[in-house]
Amino acid sequence: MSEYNAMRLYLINPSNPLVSIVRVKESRWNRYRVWKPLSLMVLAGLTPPEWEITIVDENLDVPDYPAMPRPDLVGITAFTSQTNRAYEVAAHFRRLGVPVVMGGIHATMCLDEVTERVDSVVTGEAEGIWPQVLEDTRRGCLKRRYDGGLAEIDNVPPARHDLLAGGYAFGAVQTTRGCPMNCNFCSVTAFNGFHYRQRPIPDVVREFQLIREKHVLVVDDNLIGTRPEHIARAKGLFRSMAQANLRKEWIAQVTINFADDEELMALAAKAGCRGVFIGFESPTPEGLPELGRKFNLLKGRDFRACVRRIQRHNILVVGSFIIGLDIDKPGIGKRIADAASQYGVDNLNALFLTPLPGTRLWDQMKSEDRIPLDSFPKDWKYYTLTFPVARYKHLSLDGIIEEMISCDRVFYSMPRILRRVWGNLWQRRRPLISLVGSLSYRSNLRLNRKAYADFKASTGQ
Ligand code: B12
Ligand code: SF4
Repeated sequence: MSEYNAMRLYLINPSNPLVSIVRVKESRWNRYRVWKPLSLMVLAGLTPPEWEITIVDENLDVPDYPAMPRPDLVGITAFTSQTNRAYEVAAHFRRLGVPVVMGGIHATMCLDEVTERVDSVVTGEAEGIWPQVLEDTRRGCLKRRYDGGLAEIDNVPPARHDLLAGGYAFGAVQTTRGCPMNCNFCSVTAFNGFHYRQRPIPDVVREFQLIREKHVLVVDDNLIGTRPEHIARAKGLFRSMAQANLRKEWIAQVTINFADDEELMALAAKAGCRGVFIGFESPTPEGLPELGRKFNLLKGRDFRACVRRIQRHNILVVGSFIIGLDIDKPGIGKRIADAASQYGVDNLNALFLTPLPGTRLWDQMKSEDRIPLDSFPKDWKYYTLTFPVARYKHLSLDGIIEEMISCDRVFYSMPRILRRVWGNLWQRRRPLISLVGSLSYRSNLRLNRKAYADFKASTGQ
């Protein structure tokens, strides 16, 4: 082989059938539930040109791997919930003698488990280390472990938005990393750090221009940050996006302080912001201290007024809540649905409190022997936040499932959906999107009952 023979690289995003319940080919609507695996597009952007890259997103379709040309290296990404399938894919390629490298959040949090199942593990962020991994592969001296730590992101090449096939409703981009909040159930601070790192605004604008899709998910965990300098940077970003006339519509995760600044919201809307996800987490003030530092941001607020202020800028609000906090007692499902209705959010996303590896919640629940689903790696597939994998203080397994069902049933009851759509119509705010969003959640309710029954049967609980 000459020094610069083309090398073939497969970058794979494994699917979890419990998450990707439906495949895009089976229904056009599923396009709205499948999001681009940005990690792999970023890796592709860091890959030198002598590598021929194929990105496989199993959420779109699982290819016939044996029929594909033999690669020189396989790179697999995985959230915790995707690891079972990641190991199956890794085993397939390792049987063929193809080296497999795995990275991403699960590989970082569960290094020993992953090391046993692949040839090489990359912990942390890839920007500083990926070219080295490729070079070592080319020279036949791939190491068992690389650590990228927290990367510098002020001079990175853009992600390869050209590599994935069409079929997605949303493109994806990242503008910041890290979150100063450090909530006890969330692995973002453990993985990406407290320090809020921001990409240069011109890089972000240029990357937006490379995205084919009209709609974009900004994957930042906290797009606006918390400190005055973060907010100033967000305003600068929105101004530049508006000036570049990107013609994109985007959604993002923000904290509730978004509602504190009229200029920030107006600039976001002008830059194309059409929806925000906000974690309210608990409907009771007593539940908030359990979350960690975010308590200070949420306590004592008039959430209804905050949501209204955001919506006045024609931005939809999706509220996220957790069921299963130690404070939660029977009736919590309906309380959350009522709180979300009272706040006036357009959609509600309720999730089970889930101990994810690497979080403080994991350490706490482990020490209290409250993680019954612990046959790993087999049980990781249930760590989707949509199954109750832990023992909850005041709620039995059946009890917490009923709370979740009641929460969704109340919030997505036909009268409440119609009331929200009517409200949106009255305020000239995207009533159709609100209706479609609500009906799609509602149609999932039946699915969830079956998913819970299967979950209980297959985990013997
Ligand atoms: C966007 C996003 C999604 C998208 C997924 C898009 C996709 N297909 O990837 C959607 C909304 C669908 C989603 C769903 C879920 N998500 Co999510 N999501 C995120 C979010 C906000 C950003 C991810 C991202 O794109 N980051 C940008 C890229 C560039 O960074 P990255 O993925 O970390 O990749 C870097 C490194 O990790 C590394 N790397 C990654 N892979 C690889 C592979 C190799 C070979 C190498 C060398 C390096 C490497 O290099 C990259 C560049 O530095 C993260 C939070 C976060 N900060 O990571 C949560 C996060 C990943 N999600 C999380 C969870 C729990 C989920 C869900 C299970 C639950 C839910 N309901 O939200 C589902 C499960 C989805 C599934 N398929 O199983 C948790 C995961 C925790 C864990 N231990 O797994 C996170 C960390 C949020 C949290 N609060 O804790 N999510
Ligand atoms: S604010 Fe969001 S991203 Fe930040 S630590 Fe809390 S849950 Fe995680």
